[in-house]
Order: sequence, then structure tokens, then C-alpha cells
Amino acid sequence: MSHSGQQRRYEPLGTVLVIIPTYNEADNIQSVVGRVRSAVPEAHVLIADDNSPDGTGKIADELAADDEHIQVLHRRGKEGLGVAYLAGFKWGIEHGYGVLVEMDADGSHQPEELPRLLTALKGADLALGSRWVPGGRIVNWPKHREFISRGGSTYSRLLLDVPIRDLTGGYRAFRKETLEGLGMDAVASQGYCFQVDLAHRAYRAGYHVVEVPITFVERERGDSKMSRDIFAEALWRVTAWGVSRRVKKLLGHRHT
Ligand SMILES: Nc1nc2c(ncn2[C@@H]2O[C@H](COP(=O)(O)OP(=O)(O)OP(=O)(O)O)[C@@H](O)[C@H]2O)c(=O)[nH]1
Ligand SMILES: [Mg+2]
Repeated sequence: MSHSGQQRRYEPLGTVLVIIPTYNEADNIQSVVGRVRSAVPEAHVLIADDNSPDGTGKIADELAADDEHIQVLHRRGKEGLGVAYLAGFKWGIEHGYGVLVEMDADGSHQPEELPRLLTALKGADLALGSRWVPGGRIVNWPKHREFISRGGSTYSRLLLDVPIRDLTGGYRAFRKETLEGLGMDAVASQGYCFQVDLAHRAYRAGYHVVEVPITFVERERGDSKMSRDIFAEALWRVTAWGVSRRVKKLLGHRHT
């Protein structure tokens, strides 16, 4: 899905860094990291922990001590998912990784599906794990969560005018060049909004964005960090982007 992507030749993928942001994921981190290591043994893992009070950072350090493919980025305190990812992207690019992957710690994004995401990225600039394309599924989600998520994606898609079905998802693989080209400094948003922001900007910038069906599994352990504030932020920001885009288009047409 892009303006021009199909005939391009793509460079081989560089080394893969899977970035896992954590805030109070002590019950989950070991399992998800282990699954990534088995599913894609050549990939490296960066745990970006916001000084979790439950000791996730310490567990992460122990995992890193035993395995050269695991690193930990300790951050001062809870600043939101978006900021943690930006720090992780920056770290990864500085350390020479060619592919940066976003993955939740709670098992919702199955590491066993990562090879499919990476295969898709071989012919794209950005591969999005998608719940809302044919073949995509969700497991153990209450109806109201599905409604909110589908609704959020549909609202964003129509308002922002992008042909992406799952704009809010957080299981993604970026080529380094895509992130560099997008200029990360301007991304301010926190939760779902951060994901919408990146995906729609990548599409707008002309990058070839593909959606790969995934099976999203609701977290079994630990607490959700999804809050009313994060939801409200997403709603107003997406609305503001959509409105400003439309206004600009309208003004542009008048002048020509
Ligand atoms: N470093 C960091 N990680 C965060 C922060 N907020 C959330 N996360 C992590 O981001 C990932 C997604 O957060 P979740 O709480 O699972 O959000 P969600 O998937 O929308 O909510 P659930 O469906 O209830 O799981 C998890 O790995 C969290 O630990 C944060 O402020 N800082
Ligand atoms: Mg989750």
C-alpha cells in the first residue's frame, strides 16, 4: 500500500532489534523475551523499562547478563509508550540495527509471528501487524475492547484518509531508513496516538506500508496501562490532524 512502492528494489534487511517497552511487566518479561529468542534467534532484544516499581528492570538486567542478544535501556520514570519507543529507536539506530520492531511485553504480540512480519518487510518500508485484515484475529478480547479498537481505527482511517485497516496496533517492523526519514523529533504523542501518528505519516510520506494479519492475544498477567487519558489523547489528536489536513487541502484548492 503506497503511492509508488511496488516496482522498487529493496535492500536486504539489516540486523533486527526487537524493542519491548515495559512498565510493571515482571510477570511477563522473561516469557516474552524467551519466545523472541526462540522464534528469531538472530534478532536482538532491547527492553526499554521506565523504572518499573515492580522490579521489571532488575529481571531485565538478569536476562541481559546471561545473553549477549539482550540489552536494557533504563529510563528515569514513566513517560509513556511513545517516548520509550523513540528512545529505543534512537538507541537502535545509533547501534547500527537495520530493522526496529515494536512489540508489547504482555504476550499480546506473539513472537512466533515475527518471521512473517520480517518477510513482509523485505518488500516494504514498514510492516504493520494487523488485526483487521483478512486472516487477522483477536483472542480473549471483550466485545467492548474490540468495538473501541475497531472504531478507533475506522475513525482514524476515514478522518486521516489512509487505506490502513489497523492504525492503532503496536506490533510493527520498521526499516531504519523509514524511521530516519520520518524525523522522529516531531512525534509527541503517547499511547495509541503514537501508533496512529507513525503509521499515517509513513503512508503520507510515500513509504510502502504493508499490513500482515496477526492473532492478537489479550494479556493474561499484569495490569493494562491503557487509560481514559490515553484514549482521550488519541481522539483529540487524530481529530485535530484530520481537520487540519482537510483545511489545508481546502485552502490549497482555492489557491490553484
Ligand atoms: N517503558 C514504558 N512502557 C510502557 C508504558 N506504558 C505502557 N508500556 C508498555 O507498553 C506495552 C503495551 O501496554 P499495555 O498496558 O499492554 O497496553 P494495551 O495493550 O493497550 O492494554 P491491554 O490490552 O490491557 O494489555 C506493554 O509492554 C507495557 O508494559 C510506559 O509509560 N513506559
Ligand atoms: Mg497489552
